Amino acid sequence: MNNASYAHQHRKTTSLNPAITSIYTADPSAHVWEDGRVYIYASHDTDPARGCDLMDRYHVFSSPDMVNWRDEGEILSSDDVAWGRPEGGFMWAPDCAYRNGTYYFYYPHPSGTDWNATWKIGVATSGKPASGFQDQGYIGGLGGFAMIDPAVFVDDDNRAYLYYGGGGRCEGGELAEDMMSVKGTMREMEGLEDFHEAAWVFKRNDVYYLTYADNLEGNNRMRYATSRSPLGPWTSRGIFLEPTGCSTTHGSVTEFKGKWYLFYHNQAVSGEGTLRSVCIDELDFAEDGAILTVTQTKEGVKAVGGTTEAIPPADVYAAADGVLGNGAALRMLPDGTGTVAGLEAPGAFCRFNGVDGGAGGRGELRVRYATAERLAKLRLQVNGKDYSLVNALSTGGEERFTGITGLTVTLDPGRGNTVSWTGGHGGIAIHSMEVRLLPD
Ligand code: FUB
Repeated sequence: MNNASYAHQHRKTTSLNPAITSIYTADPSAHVWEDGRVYIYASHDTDPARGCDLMDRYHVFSSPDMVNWRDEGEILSSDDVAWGRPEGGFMWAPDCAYRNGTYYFYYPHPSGTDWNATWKIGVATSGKPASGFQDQGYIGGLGGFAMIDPAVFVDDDNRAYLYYGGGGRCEGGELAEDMMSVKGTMREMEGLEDFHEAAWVFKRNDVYYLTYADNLEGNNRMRYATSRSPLGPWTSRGIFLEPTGCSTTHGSVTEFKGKWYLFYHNQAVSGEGTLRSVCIDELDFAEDGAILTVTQTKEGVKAVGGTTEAIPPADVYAAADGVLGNGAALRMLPDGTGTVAGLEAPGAFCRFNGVDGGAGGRGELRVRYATAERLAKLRLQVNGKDYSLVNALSTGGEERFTGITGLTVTLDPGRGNTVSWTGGHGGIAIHSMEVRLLPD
């Protein structure tokens, strides 16, 4: 183990699209909080998927510049939801709001086995934007058939509004001071043309915008409507995101450092509509406030805000530090560097024992890898917990160790952590693993 981090050598110059590829993420709700970072609260398409049934374990991602994204780790799973459906899963499109020192995480989740008839809007809270969330129960009196996709907008006067809905019906209402109940009743949002789901509200130049997914068969688009009031009535203004190639569409619009962005998802990594990936592109307005059609790019967006923050030091574990089994073997490169090969064999693994978790808490685990395949995968397990499959996109050659992938996980205090990377999902070789502890 040594301290020479390789993350420094791998700064991206644009976000690329998809912008997050290590795991499958969808339904991004983006916010800029008081620390100046932009945060994405996304749903998580766990791989392998079974429809959208197994979606679970929300991750948050944050960035100082729109290009370099940090996985902040898992913030809530269906196991944490005492009132949720017994079978778990179905943790669908969430949002987060900040008011008076507390972050409120809103998520749709069924309370019963009959999932589509029992949707509720759960609320978890924390004093921090990306960790420490505790479930507080659900918003009473809301939910029912297809009522999903909560979005919360906090206006300039600090009043907060909740929007949600699916199956063609969108409702809105003002949240009470506790942010967990509605003042009066929710009401149907009037004037939305072809509403399907995925409501999102933002404000620009005193105009309220409500964006949403429409019903185009198998290829939903994003539309929007505007109003002079946060609860409408709304005037439909048309389509601003054409089909992405994915059967669902879902996005959010946010201003960051003077520019506007659309966060959305597509299926470019997996080719499957239930294994989606978050993308970011610039969003522009016409003189009259109309949203111009967003151009979907492969490059994504450029870094904004000038300086990129320093990357804290990491511990690096070399291939030779790993315990290898079931066909995995050390292979030396011509320069004498050891790498782990043989990971294409089912069950082949590279295990790092004695991984230092410092005082315990969140640790960013990233492997440096090479693969000639378009998409290989590694299963990550930490201290016996299964984090499922982590994607590794092609580096253009089986000895080209320029890929970095991984997740942020929970580590125990001290040097007793065990991290296993298991293959069997394509030809891939590991050069080393980097562990960076994140502040609580
Ligand atoms: O991700 C599950 C569901 O698919 C969301 O709640 C919808 O908006 C659609 O994206």
